[in-house]
Amino acid sequence: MSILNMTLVVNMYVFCLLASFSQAATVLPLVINTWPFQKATEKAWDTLQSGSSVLDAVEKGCALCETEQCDGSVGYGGSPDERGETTLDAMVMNGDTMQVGAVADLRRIKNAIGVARAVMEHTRHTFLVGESASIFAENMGFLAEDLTTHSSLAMHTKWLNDSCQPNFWEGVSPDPSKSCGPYKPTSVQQRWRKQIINIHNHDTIGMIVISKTGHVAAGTSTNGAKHKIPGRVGDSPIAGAGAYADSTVGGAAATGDGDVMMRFLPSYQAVEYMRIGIDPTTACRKVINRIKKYYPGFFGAVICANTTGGYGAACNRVSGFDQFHFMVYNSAVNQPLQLAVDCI
Ligand code: SD4
Repeated sequence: MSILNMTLVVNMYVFCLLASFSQAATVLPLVINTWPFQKATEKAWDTLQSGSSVLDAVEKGCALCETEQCDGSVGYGGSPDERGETTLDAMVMNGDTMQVGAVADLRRIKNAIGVARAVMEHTRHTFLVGESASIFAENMGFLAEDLTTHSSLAMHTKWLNDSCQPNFWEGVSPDPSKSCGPYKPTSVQQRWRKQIINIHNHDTIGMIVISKTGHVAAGTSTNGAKHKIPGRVGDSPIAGAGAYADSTVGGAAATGDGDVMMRFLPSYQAVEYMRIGIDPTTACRKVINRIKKYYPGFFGAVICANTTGGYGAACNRVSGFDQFHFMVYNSAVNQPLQLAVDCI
């Protein structure tokens, strides 16, 4: 077969998959992750193929994004907070044992998901935060480095020069829509002007890996929201919010406006929908619709996968965000696929 014919065959196959991914694909193992972070998908797949566990695959896949600053922003050098510092949130979950390791507001350590894994494997805790999480990481042998880069510094300087716009403050004075802080609380309740976390401010890799035997692992890694108030933790490191894994059902992971999304535990909810037999695409859509009822303009998407190899995704349609792109790799095709869903 000529190279051209082969390419056509692969393309037709990919097209068929694109057309039908919302139905159960029934192919395992499976790697699925948010956004078109293809190298992370490949890394997770290769890790699995080399005989390593689904947890290793999730960790290595997400760690690759931390090193490569996927989208220019997962990992170090992105989303500086109000003080200009980059801090990281990450988690990993083992769907066989329901163990979770998570870190948030992690400073100076690039490999946040590695530290999350260390919390899971070397402590009886689930979640460590802030400076203490960084000290834990250093004690576990992780390298302490400055997470600031020229680009994060420039982003922060520009934000300061733009009178600290946008920011996450409400009901304070001076008026946060015009001025930088420090702020004091006021009784004047101005509602927030516009969505801050949007298509231009998204940073999270969320990944689900399911082995041939149905072992599910899920994980996330992010530098959160640009110009966040120091100490802010997003949805990504919270089990059930950023991701969830249960080997008796499947897994889910979320991306988007974590301040809103964490209020609905969308990953947990999606897994619970799948537990009662709802297919992954519908489970994802139902989760988006639940949030939408309260926050019609929220920016967010969810990926879902079950242990029969079915998978799907859904996103909330807002201005500039009509389609959500995500990656899938399974043994039906010998390459990572970038798929897209229309937002609802
Ligand atoms: C957060 N959910 O910290 C993350 C950001 C994100 O796509 O996923 N953006 O809120």
